[in-house]
Amino acid sequence: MNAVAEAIHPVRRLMSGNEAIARGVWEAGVRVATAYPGTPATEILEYIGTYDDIHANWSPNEKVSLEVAIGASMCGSRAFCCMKHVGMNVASDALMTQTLAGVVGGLVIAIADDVGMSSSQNEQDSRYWGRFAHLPILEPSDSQEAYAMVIQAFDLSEQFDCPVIVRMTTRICHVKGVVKVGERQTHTAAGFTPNPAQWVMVPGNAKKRLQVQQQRDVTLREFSEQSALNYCDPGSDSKYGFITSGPAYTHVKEAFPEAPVYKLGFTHPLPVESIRKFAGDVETVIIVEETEPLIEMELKAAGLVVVGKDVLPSTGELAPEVLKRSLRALQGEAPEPAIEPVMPPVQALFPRPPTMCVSCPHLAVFYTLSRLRKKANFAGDIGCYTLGAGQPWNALDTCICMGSALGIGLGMDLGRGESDQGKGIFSIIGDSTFLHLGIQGLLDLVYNQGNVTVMILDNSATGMTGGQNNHGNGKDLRGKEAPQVDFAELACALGVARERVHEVDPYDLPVLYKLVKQEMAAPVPSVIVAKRPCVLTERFTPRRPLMVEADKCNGCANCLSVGCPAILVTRRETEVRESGREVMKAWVRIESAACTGCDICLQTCGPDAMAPADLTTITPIADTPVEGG
Ligand SMILES: Cc1ncc(C[n+]2csc(CCOP(=O)(O)OP(=O)(O)O)c2C)c(N)n1
Repeated sequence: MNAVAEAIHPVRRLMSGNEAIARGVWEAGVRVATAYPGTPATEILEYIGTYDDIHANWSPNEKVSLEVAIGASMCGSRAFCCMKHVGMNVASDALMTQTLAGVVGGLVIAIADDVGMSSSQNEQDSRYWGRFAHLPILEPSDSQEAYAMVIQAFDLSEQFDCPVIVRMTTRICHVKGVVKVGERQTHTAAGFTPNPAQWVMVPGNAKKRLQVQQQRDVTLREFSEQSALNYCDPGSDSKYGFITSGPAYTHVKEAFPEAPVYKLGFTHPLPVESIRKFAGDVETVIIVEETEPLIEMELKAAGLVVVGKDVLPSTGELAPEVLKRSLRALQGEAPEPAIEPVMPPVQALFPRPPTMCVSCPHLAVFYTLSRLRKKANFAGDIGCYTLGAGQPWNALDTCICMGSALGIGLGMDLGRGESDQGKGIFSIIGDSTFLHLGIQGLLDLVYNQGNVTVMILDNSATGMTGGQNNHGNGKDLRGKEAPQVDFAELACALGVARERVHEVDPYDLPVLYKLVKQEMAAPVPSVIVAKRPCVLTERFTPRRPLMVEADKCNGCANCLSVGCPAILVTRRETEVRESGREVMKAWVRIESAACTGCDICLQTCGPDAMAPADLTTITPIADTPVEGG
């Protein structure tokens, strides 16, 4: 634990890393905090929202969130923003120039890397941003450090006149530990002072700031050599000496308790000379870092002989068993086989792919689109609706990054190959994702007259990350009333012809199907807003559950194409038709305790076998939604 944490009044709390960051932000006297949700960072701003004396708000995307924080810092307020790793790809345009301009009020950015990719589209190492943008990186190893480092990060930001990045990982964000907390500092903001040489980054001014930045690199490196955040833990067996940071530090300590460890907390710029001394006292230096070999490359470039990714994995977490297994190679031993989890048969889990919720409005959209599978290509995006790529719908063909559905849809239209001729092209995107970076894609689609039908799945929530409010649902971070975007009007304002813009209740399957077919045939951009609240939010009103009248079910299995997890198969048979064609038949029942009566399945039922359930016979079951993204 570092000196900053020790000095603070010791009230102990059990906190996740995200909660600890929020507490640190509050104690540091921050006045403005912003974010766009993204796992594993989402809860940081949600916790900050519980402190009334901080202006805390959701931004439509990470770039805007950073820009809001920058503006507040320019006025002298301490400001904070946070994001998941891919968020910085979006925000980086602001970051890469702000690093030249500097700060007035301390500006701290927490970036959370999803090491192990539990809920992300890729695995990135955000420590690169420190190298790229010439900024300090702090890496906590537990909740206590997350709390203490974020407070110190504000001081460093003001001391060195630059934003400071706190690099989190999923483990630090979500694991709980005891944190000694303190009181809120008071920070007043003097107000904005016009200073074009610093705030107007035209080439003439920016060139001068480049020199300031270069000088800062030097002072930051000197600071890193002296910082108490970087320290040596001598150990008792000098055969292997580990250099490590972040959660990997605790893994090293668990796997090799006797070994000397150089613990990096201020990980960029590296304290190379201090590390050189450490390296001289051990036989073999091993770098343990998640995920890319950044420390390793820099130390090798400085002439140190070290072991790193030649024996350790460069993806995923470096858990103690991974470390022990990998290091056997150093001793000339064969690697241990990977440990297979052993479960008694009674606990063995049935493989269960992720699926949409019971009554999710997206079910109706993908049921409908799946009817057109052979006649269309489906450019998709990121959200709960990405599950439309899976069974039984198979109606989403791409998922690259947030907002990409529209640009990719246009590209699919412009670049049609032989098999695409005459096909419809759909761009499928959620409300939050559309507001994040989809709007510009629609603008381009209109400007270039793409033959694409855009489906905006407006469930009035940022569903995938836990149902946060957004600019389209009329509520702010704290649940208070806020202005609300009208998606249909917005589409018209961007230039989509008014007669090509429709709003529909996706639960109304015939209307939805007719509209989708109609707009697919239109040779110009069109927009269908499928509007129904997410079933996990308070806006959703459950209706009377359904049941299947067993004597009426004829095994047609139409309802299974909806993909609702409340529909269960009771019997399967393969029927061979006169033509020789084999047809799968399935008799079903509805788990009425889970059903919320959306009636999507009822509308697909051939024999009219679904009816309101007898409420007196239903036993409630617990619902445990899974969040991610
Ligand atoms: C740049 C970036 N920021 C954040 C995320 C995390 N994330 C994934 S999907 C999503 C939003 C999903 O909401 P919406 O588009 O409304 O669809 P829903 O899940 O409600 O169906 C978010 C915030 C991400 N993957 N990439």
